[in-house]
Amino acid sequence: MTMTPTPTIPGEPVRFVASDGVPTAAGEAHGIDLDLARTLHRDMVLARRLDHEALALQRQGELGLWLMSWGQEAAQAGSVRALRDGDHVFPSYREHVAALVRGLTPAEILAQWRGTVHGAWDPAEHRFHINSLVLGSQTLHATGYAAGIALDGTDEVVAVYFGDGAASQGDVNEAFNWAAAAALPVLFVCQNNQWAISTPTTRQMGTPVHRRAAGFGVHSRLVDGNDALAVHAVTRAAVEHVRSGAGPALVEAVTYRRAGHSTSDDPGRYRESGEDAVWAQRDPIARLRTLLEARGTDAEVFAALAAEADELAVEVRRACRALPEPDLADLFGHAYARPHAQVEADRRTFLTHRAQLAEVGP
Ligand SMILES: Cc1ncc(C[n+]2csc(CCOP(=O)(O)OP(=O)(O)O)c2C)c(N)n1
Repeated sequence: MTMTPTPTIPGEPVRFVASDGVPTAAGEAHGIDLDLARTLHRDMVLARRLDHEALALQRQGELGLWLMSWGQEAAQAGSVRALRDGDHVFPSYREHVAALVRGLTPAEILAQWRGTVHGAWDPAEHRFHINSLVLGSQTLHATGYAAGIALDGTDEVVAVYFGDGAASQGDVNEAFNWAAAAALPVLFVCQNNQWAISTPTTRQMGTPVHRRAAGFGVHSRLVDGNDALAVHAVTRAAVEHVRSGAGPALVEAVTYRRAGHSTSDDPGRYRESGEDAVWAQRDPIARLRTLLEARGTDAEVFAALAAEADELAVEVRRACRALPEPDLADLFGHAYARPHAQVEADRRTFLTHRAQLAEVGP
């Protein structure tokens, strides 16, 4: 049996550019920033190419797993571009678009999914923390981190990404509560992509996420998550609210996960066949391209971007295959913060066996 989610979100999301690429009255009133539109369009085109290449690499056996972000590019690029470089990002596991915009390399983004490392980048360098696969746990990590920042007295903001399904977790609700109670500098970004694997939003919430967050005292907004310019504007206003010391804010971006949940999932088992066609018409990249073309961006700009995406694709494949194989002995290195006698004994046993096997030969 398949179930199609019907829109359950009361209140109109903020929208600046309609699905057909034409600015809305709200967009015209706010003003359409063409430089920003070009930047976000480029972000999204490159990120989608990374996504498609990574999916292909998984199918070729080069990655163990990949979680596709196809369709969610505006929700991520628009929101992450509204932050300052000095702000912090706590991702879930699907934020490859945000990661790429933040300057992480394809190798850093892919390594965990190739299984060569547990965490491939330095969170301090990019202010982009490691992926969290335990649903919603990152919202508490971010809230705790923000508590530390509040003690330091800086004006940095901690942004944390999570999904509609994760919002059903106790962790997320605890994070809302503590962030609001202590007026912590947290920006919650909920990508409501309509599905939590095979569970549609209609089956797991009586009240939408932004309303629940508001009930905890979190300043909350709803935005069309496939409209990069609206996401950027709404997030920027939310970030200003947080940075001013007024407490946490939440942006619920209504979007759609166009691919499967992961490379281990077959959405054809639970979705209506026509569903993607509906969301294809709301595609975030096509929408901005239509707008840019209508406002006079030359065809050469798009051709140059296509060439840049081709170069990125080559780099993604090269970087993936060049990732160094991990040393199995590393397994013993990440269990405890301080050396542990039993783990050290296990490591020695492993090294002894490995040396013996090497002497025997293949
Ligand atoms: C605590 C916990 N429970 C269950 C899971 C299994 N699980 C992984 S992804 C997922 C659905 C998450 O949906 P959502 O939060 O909407 O994010 P999306 O994957 O759609 O981006 C579930 C149930 C998990 N990883 N962690």
